[in-house]
Amino acid sequence: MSPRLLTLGESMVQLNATTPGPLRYVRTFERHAAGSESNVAIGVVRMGLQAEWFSRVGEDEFGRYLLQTFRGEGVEVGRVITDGDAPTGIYFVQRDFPLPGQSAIYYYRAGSAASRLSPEDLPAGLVEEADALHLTGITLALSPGARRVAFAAAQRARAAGRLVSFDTNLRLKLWSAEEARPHLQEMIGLADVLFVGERDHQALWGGEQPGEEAVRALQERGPRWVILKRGERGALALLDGELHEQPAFRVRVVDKTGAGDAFAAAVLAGRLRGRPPQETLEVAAAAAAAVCTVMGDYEGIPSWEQALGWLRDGMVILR
Ligand code: KDG
Repeated sequence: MSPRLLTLGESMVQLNATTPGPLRYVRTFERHAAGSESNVAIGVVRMGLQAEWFSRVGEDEFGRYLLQTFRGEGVEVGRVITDGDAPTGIYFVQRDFPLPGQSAIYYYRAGSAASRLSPEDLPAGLVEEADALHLTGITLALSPGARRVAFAAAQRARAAGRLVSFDTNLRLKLWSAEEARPHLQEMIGLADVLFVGERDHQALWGGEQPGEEAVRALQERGPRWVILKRGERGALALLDGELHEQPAFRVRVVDKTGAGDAFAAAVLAGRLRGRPPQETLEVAAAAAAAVCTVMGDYEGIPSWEQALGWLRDGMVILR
């Protein structure tokens, strides 16, 4: 049986503008299923793992759409709670404005079903039945209850000897860096695998271009694997004390949302399948690049074999 990953967090319906410019002039939107943790779940399934996503959704059409989409992608959703008193969250993506290539996200998620998560929601055995747990800082920002669920899950995973993975995913529209810092730092102390975006690092701990010193400092907080995601400059990874630099691949960018999740999915799939670190990081960079070429968060994620094929055929590396 292939290894199994549990992810936990809020997913939403994404309404992605089909034309550039301020949202008030946009008439048509593409609908996508989105959410950092469910993106990772879909990604690892494509890369040969089993995955379960746990959350709450509203008892509404958007909640049904999310469940049906994730189920269709092979992610287990059987233990997701349907909440009759709160809606499924949604968000809009404004594209290419004010700068080409730049997107802005507008959430309509306050009071959503997922924000009402609480530790009593966690089913017995949910965490323990998985080989690994993946969480993000978004869940810590949603509400005190959601934050308690995330910490309870991480503590249960550690107690059961499971791998804990954490992506800081700082969302400044949900909370400030000052509010976030102590909670993210506490979670970093519980994680075995840590993903930090360069901009998160700058907002949380300063430094223009965090590098080797930054990843070593993060490793001292506990995680044996620390991956600093630097966008077009690739990734810097400290894996069991060994430093790796992974360049990014050059692609025509349509929509960057979800690229970091594809990267995380590949790293977790590689780690849980026991693939060599170098191959894992290359596949992760290829997956992140592929997600940028299409609208939506996860649609472009390749299978492991597909990504290896692209690498053999020579994707162009940004230096
Ligand atoms: O990583 C992509 C996510 O940011 C996007 O799907 C929206 O989950 C989301 C969030 O909470 O920002």
